Amino acid sequence: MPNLSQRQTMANAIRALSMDAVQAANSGHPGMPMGMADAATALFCDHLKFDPEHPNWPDRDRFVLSAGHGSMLLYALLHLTGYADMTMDQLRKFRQLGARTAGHPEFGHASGIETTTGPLGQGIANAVGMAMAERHLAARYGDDLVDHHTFVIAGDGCLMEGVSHEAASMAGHMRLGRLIVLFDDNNISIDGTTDLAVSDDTTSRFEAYGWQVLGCDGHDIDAVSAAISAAKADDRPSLIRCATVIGRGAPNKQGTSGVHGAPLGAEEIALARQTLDWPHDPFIIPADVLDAWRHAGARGLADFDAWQARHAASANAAAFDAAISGAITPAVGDAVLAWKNTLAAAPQKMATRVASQKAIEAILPVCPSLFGGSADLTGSNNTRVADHSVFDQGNYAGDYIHYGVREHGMAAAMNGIALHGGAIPYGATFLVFTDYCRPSMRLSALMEQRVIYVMTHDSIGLGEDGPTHQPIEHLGALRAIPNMLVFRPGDAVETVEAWQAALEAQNTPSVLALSRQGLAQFRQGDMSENKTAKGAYVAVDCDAPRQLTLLASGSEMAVAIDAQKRLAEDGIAAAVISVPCMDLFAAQPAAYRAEILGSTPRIAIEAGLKQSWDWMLGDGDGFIGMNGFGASGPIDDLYRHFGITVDGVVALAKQQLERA
Ligand SMILES: Cc1ncc(C[n+]2csc(CCOP(=O)(O)OP(=O)(O)O)c2C)c(N)n1
Repeated sequence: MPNLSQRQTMANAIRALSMDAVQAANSGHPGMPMGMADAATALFCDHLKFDPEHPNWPDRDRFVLSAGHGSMLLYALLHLTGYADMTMDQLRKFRQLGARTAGHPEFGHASGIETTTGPLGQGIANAVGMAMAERHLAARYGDDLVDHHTFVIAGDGCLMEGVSHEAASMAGHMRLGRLIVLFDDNNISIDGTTDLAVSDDTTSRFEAYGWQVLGCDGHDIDAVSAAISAAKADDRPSLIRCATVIGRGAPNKQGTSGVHGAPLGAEEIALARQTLDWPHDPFIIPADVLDAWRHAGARGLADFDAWQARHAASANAAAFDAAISGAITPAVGDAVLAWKNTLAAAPQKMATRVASQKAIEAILPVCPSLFGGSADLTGSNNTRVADHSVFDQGNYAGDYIHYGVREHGMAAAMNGIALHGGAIPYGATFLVFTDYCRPSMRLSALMEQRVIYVMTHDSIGLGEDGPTHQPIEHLGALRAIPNMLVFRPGDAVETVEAWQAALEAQNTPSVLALSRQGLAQFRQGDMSENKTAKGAYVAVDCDAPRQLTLLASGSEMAVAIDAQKRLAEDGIAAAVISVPCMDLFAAQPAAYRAEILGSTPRIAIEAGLKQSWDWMLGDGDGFIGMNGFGASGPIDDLYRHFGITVDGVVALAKQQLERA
């Protein structure tokens, strides 16, 4: 490649670092960074608004590497543009334990990594959420404070994933013109050429969603830059098809799937050095090339200074800063307590999904960052309240989102909203459809993002819709996700307490599993403490020394409380322990757990699987719940049919006490 322009040489620095780091690690993906080096150079040198000195500047452009396997592209860019924590030493330690340079980009490992990517399709869907948050905050706080773009690099794999269809459809509908996707259009994935598996007309596909679709030679830096300018000038989201050659610069392997995910090997790397006119040793960047990159990295400082001046002059600055901080003010606690005191004064029987709506009504006026929605089940999920207005292309200030029937896209977008900052996302569907959200829920937990999943119709208690709609294994499966709080409140008081605990868990997502059917209020009296935040507590104690411990959650609290009464009539003293959040209970000091659980025989009652209760149950203890799929029928028939009854608990209790 004779007569390289300075920018081609800059792009070749990315290529060299990528192929050398993958070779040093003896694992990784050189093809994508080498193929997209030119397009990324155009983006970072000419367009991306960023400042490595202020990586968390709220009005920076967001850059999402959706094709996360190409992580070396991002790491090289962060190093070259001058992010202090992305040292050359970190690049040398690519993929090593403890390094910032994990195999796939991990949010929180280094500045400039805006989201965790690797599961294909998630990044582009996160970016839709980021672009939603950007429009929302701009409408609320002014475009002098919020006025940025979200850029994505996505590959064939991302666009094949179902979630990309949901996300792109949403972005077109919402007309998120600040969203610009650079598509690494190389026709190669792992198994070979993409025509093995897809024959989509990608241009027509995105145009049908309402996007602008542009095309360019992905190795022509000026052409890519011009396409990005055209994308910025349009008010639709844009997809730029960058025609690229995977592994560009590796003379024998480029253009083949062989370069996707394996080191090039010493011989091919030597040939690539010749092809790229890159005579430097591994991990050596000549001073003039580094200077040019650092110059690109310093471009944003003037923008940052100008933004600071606008921030200083803005009447909305304090409210904006409060939103960006994500802090929950004491006013939320006051509102929760006021509502609990109302409930104490006049106990109410209601479905916990309705109680959740009441909780939102109480909290929203003092927590304006709440950004709610539902995947086309608003009336069933009870997620919308009178104070809400709908977020759409005509009203970006709206704080309620109709996500449509796109559960996965909703969950992934919520991650993007949370990552963007300034809004606290909650979104809803039926609990059984957490299956459709789960890949993104797992990433909420891994990224420590406060996303609140409002999941109603939480058991066979939903009745006639039948086994397809009745969650069975879901509570256990969600509890199995590390750093995920699963709340299953048993009455209106616990429901608002769960909301408060979820909001206060700034680094943890939460699931609120809520009933369709009405539940009696068992919490009464002094409301000063958030008992739900302890995870489990004595809800109804016994008058005599405890002989039996009944543990329950959600709707089965009623079964436990009635069983306690029946047992008391027979002279058996049982305590009822409410377990609204097993995860929080497990995190309590051992002494508290021991005090609550006691040492008498135990029976756990939950209309789900036993598995997640096992750590609280010993050999002689019992479980009343489900061990297979549900059925279609009226609720009372179902509870009887599956033996989740007061009679069942009483009979099991007597058996246990006889054995003990
Ligand atoms: C959800 C998901 N499924 C499968 C994989 C494994 N995987 C990683 S990269 C890849 C192929 C991606 O192809 P493409 O986006 O064209 O990337 P390129 O080959 O151009 O680097 C696959 C299947 C993954 N990371 N995520």
